[in-house]
Amino acid sequence: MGEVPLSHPRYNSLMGRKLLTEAAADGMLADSALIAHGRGEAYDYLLGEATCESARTAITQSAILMKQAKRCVISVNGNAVALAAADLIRCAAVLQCPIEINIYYRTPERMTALNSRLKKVRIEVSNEEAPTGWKGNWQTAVSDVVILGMNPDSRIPNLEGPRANCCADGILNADVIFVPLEDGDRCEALMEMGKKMIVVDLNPLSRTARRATVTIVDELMRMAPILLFDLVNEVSNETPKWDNRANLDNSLAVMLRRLDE
Ligand code: PTJ
Repeated sequence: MGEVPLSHPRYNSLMGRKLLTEAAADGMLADSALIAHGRGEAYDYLLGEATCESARTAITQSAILMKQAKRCVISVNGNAVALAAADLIRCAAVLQCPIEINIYYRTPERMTALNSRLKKVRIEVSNEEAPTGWKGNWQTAVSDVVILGMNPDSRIPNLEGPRANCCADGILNADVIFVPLEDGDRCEALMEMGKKMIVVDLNPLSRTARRATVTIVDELMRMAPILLFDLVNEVSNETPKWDNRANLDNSLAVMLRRLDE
């Protein structure tokens, strides 16, 4: 795919495809990653390729929970690294929480490729200006972000296969987990452990979306900078009441309205 002009009406969507095809060539993705993305694109088309009001509220709720967490972790898979590595590292730097690579289709080659990519992006982000409003030494904050996952020392109970492998310093002992594009079984197993699960899923009907504590029905690349903004600027000390099902219904209603147009 050639250069995508900024003026293109579907710039973001085309950029997403470009990033994913490049990541696939670099050995970072699962074979089914592009299928999963295509499913997301279909839902995003119905959303009008914009962050809807219910997603915006869910992002703020997520930022509050992540800031209040005793131990937050950002869990990433292949698609998340391909699409939003830099913003997720920025979020981790603001929170001073680890990022854990936790993939469904685990192979040593993919783990190595994802780990190297995150380390490269961490260096790039550490050399940038700090996000507006953030105070402190940005270079140190970013360099301090720990990337976990290469050497799992624990397992998620009641979950079979390599996807249950995780780290005690990350997912196993976290109280709040932010996880884009999560698998339904793992989301359920982690919920059963009493963790607060914040998921990003364009499909408001998926098992993950229905089970999570907070579901952000939005495109990952689009929502990540908004989450970063809220992590830097949101100062609420209280946790507002949250009805995830009602919020999901509102996102679904936006999609259904588009079908009626
Ligand atoms: O890297 P791995 O091995 O962990 O594998 C990752 C994939 C994504 C292949 C794996 O988790 C998978 O098969 O996912 P699913 O079950 O197809 O679920 C993907 C969900 O994410 C679907 O409900 C999509 O609608 C949604 N989705 C896809 N792309 C995006 C998205 N949601 C938000 N932003 C996206 N860019």
